[in-house]
Amino acid sequence: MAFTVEDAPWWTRATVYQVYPRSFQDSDGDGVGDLRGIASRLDHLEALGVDVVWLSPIYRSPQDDNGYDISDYQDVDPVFGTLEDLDELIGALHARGMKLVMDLVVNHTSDEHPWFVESRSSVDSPKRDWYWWRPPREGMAPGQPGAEPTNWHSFFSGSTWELDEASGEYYLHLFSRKQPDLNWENPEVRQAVYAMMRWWLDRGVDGFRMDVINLISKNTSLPDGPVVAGVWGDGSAHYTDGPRVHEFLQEMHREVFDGREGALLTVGETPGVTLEEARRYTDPARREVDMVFQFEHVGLDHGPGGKFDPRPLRLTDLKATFGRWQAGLADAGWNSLYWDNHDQPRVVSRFGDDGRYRRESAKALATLLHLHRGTPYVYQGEELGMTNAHFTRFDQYRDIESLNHVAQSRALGTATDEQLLAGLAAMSRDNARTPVQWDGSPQAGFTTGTPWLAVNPNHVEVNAAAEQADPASVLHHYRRLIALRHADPVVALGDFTMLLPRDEQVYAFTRTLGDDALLVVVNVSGEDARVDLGDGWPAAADGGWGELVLGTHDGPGEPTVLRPWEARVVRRRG
Ligand code: TEU
Repeated sequence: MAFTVEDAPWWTRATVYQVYPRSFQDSDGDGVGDLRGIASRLDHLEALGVDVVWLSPIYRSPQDDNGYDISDYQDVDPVFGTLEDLDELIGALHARGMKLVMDLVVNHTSDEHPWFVESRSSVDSPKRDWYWWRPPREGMAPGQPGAEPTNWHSFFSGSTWELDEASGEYYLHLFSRKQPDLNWENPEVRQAVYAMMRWWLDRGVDGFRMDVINLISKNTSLPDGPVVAGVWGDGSAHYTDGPRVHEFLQEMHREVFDGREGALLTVGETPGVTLEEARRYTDPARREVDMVFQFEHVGLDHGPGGKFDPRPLRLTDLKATFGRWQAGLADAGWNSLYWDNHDQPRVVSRFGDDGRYRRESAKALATLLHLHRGTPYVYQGEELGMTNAHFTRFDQYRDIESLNHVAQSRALGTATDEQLLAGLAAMSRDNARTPVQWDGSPQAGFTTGTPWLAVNPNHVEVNAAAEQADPASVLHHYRRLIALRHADPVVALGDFTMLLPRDEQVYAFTRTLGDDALLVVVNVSGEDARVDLGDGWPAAADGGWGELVLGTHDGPGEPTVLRPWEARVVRRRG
């Protein structure tokens, strides 16, 4: 059943803001952002109008994957501050009417987590079965090439199996070797996770963003996958949306969320999820999670060589994807809407124009996304139209995925250094991780020290202080989009209809609720666009589309001609 204005959950009108703590605001000059830094920037978030802050991991961690490798789920890493700092941040957000959602990373722990240290200590350890330990392949010796229990390729290059010399057995890690996968088949593991989650909710957090939650249930017979990279195979069919994943999430809901779900937000990160599975995860009647992050639209520019071999986006592909997800979750389930996060390049560089039309294209793409049906997520700096890093040397990168990709490609001889640098410049996760540009001062107001990842030199023009002072800025446009969703039920709940599905220049759709209708038209190009919507939205007697609710450009412009990267939201009643 679709939500109605009367019964829709609060998060249908909410906008979530993602903070990547390492790069948000440093308070102590060590070059790494921290909790006190976040607390000092709440005016910015409140003025933006966001309802929820999602905090990427701040738990104790060796920082092999910037905190997605956790060694203590119930403490804060000293680099980010203390538990008291976190309590203060939660209190300060609540005092301003904002919620805090924590990142929940429970597909894997750090190899330095006491659970794994214990598990590794002996084949007879009571925690041996908390992780995926397997002997070498039948008839092969530990460490022999090809002796890994499966041929699976890790998300971060190489095998998903690491040999433990002491026991002669391998453990599974879908991500880095310092991120061993937990064995969710073991009920003790699940209960330990649920207890930890309850502890956080009791402490005042308002929900969880669940890291790779659709990878927690593996096919326990661990079959090989088709070969994709050198000797490595794609094992994803054997761990994506696995056999028991819905059972586990329903159990989690019962054990952790029952009775308090009304105030919470739960969102699953689900790489490779299909629409059919997404409906299962998010149908409220099934009591799993509120919404998931799907990955189809951020895969449309991946080329034949994968993510680091990008090709231009075709607008008609984007329409087909978003249109299908809008329709597929119209009567059950719910979409989350995002362009950017800490794993994706910056949208203005990726699908927009970060040169001449940076400001216009950032606003146009934001309008396109935020007017869809679903809960929008804004990643730090996106509201400023921050661009990719435009690094030109390998030594500027820090991200483990990028660095491992370079090492593997060189070893296999699959790309030249020039190709590798081009791939990283377009797609590396570090593009999103450069420090937030607060002002035009030497380190952009992020730190008084040396930032862990270089500040983008364009902070001299692109920064929050300058945009705050300019009503035509990207920042002010994001504020208007968020306010519109709060004010206007048709934005949150209206039916979605795609127009012009075969047009490669203009993205257009309608939203309708009762006798209220919005038209959204976006010129996704640097040339003028003459738009004929035909029967989809016939022009009125004055030749125009209706009353302008929100636009990206000054002045009315011609009635049905959009200027480069212009977006308009117009209303018609009755
Ligand atoms: O990401 C999982 C994921 O599937 C990808 O986005 C991944 O980061 C990579 O870009 C694939 O090319 C989540 C986190 O968001 C990411 O930061 C972590 O590195 C990863 O899980 C492991 O915890």
